[in-house]
Amino acid sequence: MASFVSSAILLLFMFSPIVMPLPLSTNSRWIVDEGGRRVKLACVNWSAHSELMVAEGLSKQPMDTIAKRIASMGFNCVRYTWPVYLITNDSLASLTVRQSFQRLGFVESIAGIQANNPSIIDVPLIKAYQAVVSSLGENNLMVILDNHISKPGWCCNNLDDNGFFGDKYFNPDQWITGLTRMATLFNGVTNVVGMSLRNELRGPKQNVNDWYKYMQKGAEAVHSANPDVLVILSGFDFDRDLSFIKTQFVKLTFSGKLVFEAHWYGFSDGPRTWVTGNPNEVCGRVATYMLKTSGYLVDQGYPLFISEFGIDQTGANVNGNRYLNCFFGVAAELDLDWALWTLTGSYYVRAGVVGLNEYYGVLDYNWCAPRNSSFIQRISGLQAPFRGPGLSEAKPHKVIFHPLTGLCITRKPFAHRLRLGPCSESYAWSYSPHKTLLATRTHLCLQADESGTSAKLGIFCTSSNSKWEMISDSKMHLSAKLRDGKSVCLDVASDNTIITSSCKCINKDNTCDPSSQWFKLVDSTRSSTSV
Ligand SMILES: *[C@@H]1O[C@H](CO)[C@@H](O)[C@H](O)[C@H]1NC(C)=O
Ligand SMILES: *[C@@H]1O[C@H](CO)[C@@H](O)[C@H](O)[C@H]1NC(C)=O
Ligand SMILES: CC(=O)N[C@H]1CO[C@H](CO)[C@@H](O)[C@@H]1O
Repeated sequence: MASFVSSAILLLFMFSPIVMPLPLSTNSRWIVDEGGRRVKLACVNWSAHSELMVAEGLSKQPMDTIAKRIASMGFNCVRYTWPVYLITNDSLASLTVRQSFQRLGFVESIAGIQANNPSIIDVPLIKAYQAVVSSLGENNLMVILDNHISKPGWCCNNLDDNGFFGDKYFNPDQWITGLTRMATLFNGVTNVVGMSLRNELRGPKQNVNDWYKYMQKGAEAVHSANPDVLVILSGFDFDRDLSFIKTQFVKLTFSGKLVFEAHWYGFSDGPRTWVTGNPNEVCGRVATYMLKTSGYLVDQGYPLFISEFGIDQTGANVNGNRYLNCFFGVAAELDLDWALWTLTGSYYVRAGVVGLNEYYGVLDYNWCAPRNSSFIQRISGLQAPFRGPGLSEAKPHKVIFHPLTGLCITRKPFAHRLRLGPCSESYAWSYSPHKTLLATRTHLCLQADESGTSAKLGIFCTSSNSKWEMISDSKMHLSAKLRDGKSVCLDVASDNTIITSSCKCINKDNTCDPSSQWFKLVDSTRSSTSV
């Protein structure tokens, strides 16, 4: 009986929603809740900015089912896109969902929405948009309203006339009106925690003066209509460049609400950069670029939200796969907030293609199940915060994070071998000035034995085989020297045990993939079950 009661309590604890004390604000580089405790945004993008202006997927599944799937995949938030016209263009805004589909001739989708989400089929578009926000709220998911574009349609290219203030479809006054109306509409809706003012600025008109002029104006407009939301600002060149903030601060009349956002995809590093280059060299180079253009902001005391990143989840795109290993390293090391592109399993229509299958989507074509469950496993390694205000009592330590799997080095209680496991069960390490990796609260350190054999915890911590250098341009290989002077790198065997093996493609070679040997020492204060 007692054990029944306690397991019932445990179950209740596990499945009762964790209600965050909202609204959110910022404390230096961290986003925090009302109690000052860090909230890490682990979001997924859900788009509603196509010509139809309806959240994708509602013809496939009920919105509540979709919201529950988002939560069950471990995300705590949605970056939910909207076009300015949704709320400023009377002839479009007055359409119902049915009319919006009829206007463009998507009759099958109407039947699907009628079947799966009958309550929204005959309501105005904005009501349907609000219904999705409520449904996400009922499932304890935070929402960031993202102004993705002005004129509804697939986004983005340099010449789509939606790229920068003053472009044909990007009238700054209309944009401010749109932001004000959205901020007002969602004032008091507690799960709406932020507004991303404009997605991916781009095109020939980009300039710093207009950026400050309009972004500051937009931020003030949002804040005065809804002081509870975080105000999120994006940079130039498809949100790849915020380097200009270094020399000129954003001046606002309010504080504690400003967040920056940046995007990083493998294809934005160049369509074939990762396949034609050596992964260590490319990672070293693009990570440096990212730190210079946006990553530096966290050191300056601003939260940075990587609001788009992602890969083709079939694993077929080598360029994307290699990039993602590098991305995971940086995202873990800086413990960034993020939003994955994308939730969408398939679109009603994207750039003219009806029912387009979205290989970057976490849901499958029919929005029924994860497209790739191993990807969901992997991304879970970035969902929980490693550190930040108010999180736990554990002393600062390092975890050894493995980007390829999203796992950390740990050891099962009483087991002999080190292995990869969930970061919540990570060993706590310290990395000494002598480059030893000590398992904290023990006198044991990580040691290389022979190449191809398990790495061990040992007690003789001064020899070269327990001195771990971070080598290569990526700085992600942990390398030690054996007694015979040969260098080996930390690696992972197919059963997830930690071994050493000869260091892979440290430079030049572009045919080989070193990612099984990539590790990041990540600062953590998360209490762990294994120490
Ligand atoms: C409203 O949208 C329609 C359809 O896209 C467009 O033709 C019209 O120019 C828009 N009006 C304004 C004021 O933006
Ligand atoms: C899931 O992703 C992995 C890693 O990229 C890949 O090997 C696998 O084939 C993918 N599975 C599916 C079902 O696409
Ligand atoms: C993978 C993908 O299609 N990403 C797109 C997501 O949306 C942005 C606009 O915000 C596009 O530029 C990306 O190409």
